Amino acid sequence: MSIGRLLAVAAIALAVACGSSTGSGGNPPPPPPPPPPPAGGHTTTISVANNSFSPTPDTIPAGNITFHWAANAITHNVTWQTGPAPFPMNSATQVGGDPDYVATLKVGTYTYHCTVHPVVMTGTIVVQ
Ligand SMILES: [Cu+2]
Repeated sequence: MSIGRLLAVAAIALAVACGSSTGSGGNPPPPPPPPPPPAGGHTTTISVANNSFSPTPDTIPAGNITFHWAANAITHNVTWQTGPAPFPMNSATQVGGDPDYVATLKVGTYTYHCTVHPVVMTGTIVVQ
């Protein structure tokens, strides 16, 4: 390689190095703050009563969520709509006094509803 070519390569390397060091020269910007937790509840037992699920949205760690039917005669169920596949098995359609329904959830966001009252009874669970 000739001296002239070596100098040209060195000049390019210097230009690249200088180009990457321009700027304010101060400290790097601080990392962004963590996102706030989702609004809603934080419980592993959801009440099924009065044509609603409560709380919703709910935020839980990965694991089990329990649905508890309040004591009344209106039938409701828990039917999964979206979330990490495969979905848990849906609950039975049942009334207050029937057994609790427990589902095991993975990290992700699930949506569900009651097929008896699909418009008003909807819920979201965020699993972290
Ligand atoms: Cu219902």
